[in-house]
Amino acid sequence: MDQFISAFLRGASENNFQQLAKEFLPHYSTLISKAGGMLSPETLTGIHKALQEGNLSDVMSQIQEAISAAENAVLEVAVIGQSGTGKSSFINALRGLGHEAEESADVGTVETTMCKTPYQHPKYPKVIFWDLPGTGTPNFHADTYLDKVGFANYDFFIIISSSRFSLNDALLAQKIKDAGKKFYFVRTKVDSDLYNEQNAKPITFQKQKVLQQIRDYCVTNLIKTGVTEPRIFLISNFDLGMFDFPKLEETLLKELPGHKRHMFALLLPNISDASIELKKHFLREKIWLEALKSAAVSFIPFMTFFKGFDFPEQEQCLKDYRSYFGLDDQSIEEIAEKLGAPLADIKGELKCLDFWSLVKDNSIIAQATSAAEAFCAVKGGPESSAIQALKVYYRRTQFLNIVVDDAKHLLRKMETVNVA
Ligand SMILES: Nc1nc2c(ncn2[C@@H]2O[C@H](COP(=O)(O)OP(=O)(O)OP(=O)(O)O)[C@@H](O)[C@H]2O)c(=O)[nH]1
Ligand SMILES: [Mg+2]
Repeated sequence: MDQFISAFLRGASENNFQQLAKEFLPHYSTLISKAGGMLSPETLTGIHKALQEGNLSDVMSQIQEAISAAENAVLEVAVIGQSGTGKSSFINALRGLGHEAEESADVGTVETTMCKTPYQHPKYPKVIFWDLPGTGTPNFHADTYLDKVGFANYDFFIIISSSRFSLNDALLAQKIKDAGKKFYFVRTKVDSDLYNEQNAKPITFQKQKVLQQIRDYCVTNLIKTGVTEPRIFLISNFDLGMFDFPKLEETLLKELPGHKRHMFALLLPNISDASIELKKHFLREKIWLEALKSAAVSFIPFMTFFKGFDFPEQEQCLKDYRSYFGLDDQSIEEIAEKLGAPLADIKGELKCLDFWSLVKDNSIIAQATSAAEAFCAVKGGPESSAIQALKVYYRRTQFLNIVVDDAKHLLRKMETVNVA
């Protein structure tokens, strides 16, 4: 049972709000990932103040607003760079699509990106990646480019190069900065640099040394063209788990406003245990906020809040979690194919597929009831809604943990194939 929710139920029964307010922020910071959580500093201050004042309606409405803002957040990402540098491949990778998937951005060895094209994320339609025309064309003018592509709409810019960054890239970065937006330099195709270097110098080849050389070369080059302290992320679009992609993910998350972080975290690929844990942090935070909101509501007189969390809602919840972690039916089929294993065998190894055996676990209801009774007995009244709130909390947490375990299990299996 989450310590703060228990303390909340007890504190609210005894009107001990000062103590709750004191514990709120330290507890919140233990829940979120190092990339931050979904509450903005203003919301955190607002909830803290409402707790201090014992104003539970305000606690409830601020949490509700923050959850809605996160669920409805729109994210538009601009991907810019010269032709052939890997813009479309990068977009496809972030959309979780292979190059040959039907809706994938065109990937080719001729100049295929001629005008700005939006690509919606297949699972998160409010997330749009913009494939922007090559900066290497003779028509490019840094002064007018941003206006032409409508810069104000983008949350951040990814400037891509597969060799050194050009003067145009640097000029553009300066303009993006002047417009008060964030940009990140991404150097693609480091896999082929390493491959070429290893072939050319098989005896003296050192992977880390080559990566450092690429980094130094890009940094020096950008500094020469006037960019101060450029941040460069080396990646391979063919293997996002390698090189600097995890660092890029974390940096982007950290620098997004709180309400946009949640959705972006959910769409990131499951490339490592760390990325699965990162996603888990965001979902755990949401489960916790919803439980806290419901717990607050159970102390507000005449407030009926409960929308119901019966089997259909529970089934949907499990389905959503499976989808966030790439364990939806279609993804499992694709994984089985990649592993060259019978689908039934792979399914047999996963616990998250058997909804009914998970919900048969009645210990959750017993835990919720006894936790709520222990803390709510003082005043009477709110027990039944507090029990409901805790039931939801326990059930969601159970689903999340099972799905995360399964996602890690499949990742392990995929790693053995990739190594082989
Ligand atoms: N080895 C390697 N090849 C890559 C990588 N990213 C892209 N490619 C290849 O580079 C070529 C060009 O990639 P695209 O994604 O089409 O590049 P683009 O920037 O969209 O090109 P335009 O649409 O012409 O502007 C394709 O053959 C890709 O398969 C990478 O990280 N590593
Ligand atoms: Mg393209």
